[in-house]
Amino acid sequence: MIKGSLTASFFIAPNKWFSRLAFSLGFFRLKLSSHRANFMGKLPLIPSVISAITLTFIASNSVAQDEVTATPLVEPSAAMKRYQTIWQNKNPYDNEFYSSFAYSELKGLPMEEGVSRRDASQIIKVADSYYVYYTKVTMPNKQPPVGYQKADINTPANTWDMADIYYATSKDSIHWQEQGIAVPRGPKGEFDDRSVFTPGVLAWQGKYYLYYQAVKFPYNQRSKNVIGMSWSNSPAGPWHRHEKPILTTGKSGVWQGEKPNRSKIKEEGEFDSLKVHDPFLLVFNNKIHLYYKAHPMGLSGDFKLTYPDFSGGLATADSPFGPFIKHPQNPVLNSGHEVVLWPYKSGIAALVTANGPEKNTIQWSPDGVNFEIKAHIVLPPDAAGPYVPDAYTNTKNGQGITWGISHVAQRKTQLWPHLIRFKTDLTGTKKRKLKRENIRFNKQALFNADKR
Ligand code: AAL
Repeated sequence: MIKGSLTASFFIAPNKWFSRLAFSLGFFRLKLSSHRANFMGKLPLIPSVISAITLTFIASNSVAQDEVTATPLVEPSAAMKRYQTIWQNKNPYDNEFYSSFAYSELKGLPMEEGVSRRDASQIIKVADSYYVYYTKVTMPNKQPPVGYQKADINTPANTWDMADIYYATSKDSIHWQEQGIAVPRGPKGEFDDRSVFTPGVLAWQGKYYLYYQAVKFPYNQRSKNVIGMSWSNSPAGPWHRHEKPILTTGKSGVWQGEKPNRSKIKEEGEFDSLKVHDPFLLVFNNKIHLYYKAHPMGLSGDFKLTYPDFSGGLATADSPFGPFIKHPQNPVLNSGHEVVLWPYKSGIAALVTANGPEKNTIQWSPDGVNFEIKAHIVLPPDAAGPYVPDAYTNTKNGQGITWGISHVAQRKTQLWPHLIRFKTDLTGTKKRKLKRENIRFNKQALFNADKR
């Protein structure tokens, strides 16, 4: 029993000197008493035992109090909680969703004066060739576009107005050759007579489907953008135009005033009441998934909208011809600009760039619907068209992406949008090569950052 209480005090506070002292004192008294007991009988042992127990009790008690004040139970800070739960004590270079991006010229398709090439589709590989589809506008007299107000039947408003869809091929993914037009603007008076642009591609049961944004003349800020489709037996065409849009805008709000200003509304519509655009196709959970970028009527205005200015919608179908049914939980992304996704492991990953509270992140969802932020990124590709080898395989073991084609948009100092190549490593690798952090910009980039 003596031994037990002494050990207990030691156990409670093994490193406390006071406890050790109490232990030694108690033990010493005990030793002394037992020694005397040899000569004077067993009786004096009892007070010694009691004093040893008392001393140890006091010691352990004061040690316990000491402990409470020395190391009180403190909750970790919010930052530490996130670090432990969301980020799982990982540095970005250990995070499978983190990558940096490296850029290079697209050999064979350099910047060309008076021409806009932009908004590449995802890339597909058929036999031994890669195919990419993109927006192309040849500006009349090599003049830059004039804006919505001055645009007319012959003059483009912007670098995606009066566009057709072109395509290019490559054997090595580095050298590209423009092959010509894939899908032209539609016949006069049709929904796609003014411009067809920003394509997405689907390879499905031996046929190919191009989905793209389409607008009708006159094209202004209030023009509803819809998604059209053309299909072919070969990735090189010829393409057959589906006569009706495959996806249209959601329930309308009510405009305020006559001027075609997209920000002025009296009544709000659905999240995609103004535009459905940037179609991106995947096959997942046995369904064709068409993700798209959405704008509501009234964006960037004074009306307090329920939905974000830029969001991501999802519509699914069993056939490439539709019907594409919009997901009841739309929008599925609350931020972003051009729409970029890929199957990753058992779910879907998304590259969310440019706009909204969650811009510049990589997100992931187990079901293609409920996305969560998994990494923050710097310098992501604009309008990326990644090569997604398993985009249409209905996989539950998505392998990720390593390269693609993006664009350099127009600005005052650089008028002609053109396509470039990017490298990344979003395959879940542990290799550090494309996981650079602490990325800084040079002076020219800093000084020009907000000059459109
Ligand atoms: C792009 C895309 C769509 C927009 C415009 C051209 O980067 O989001 O295609 O309509 O900008």
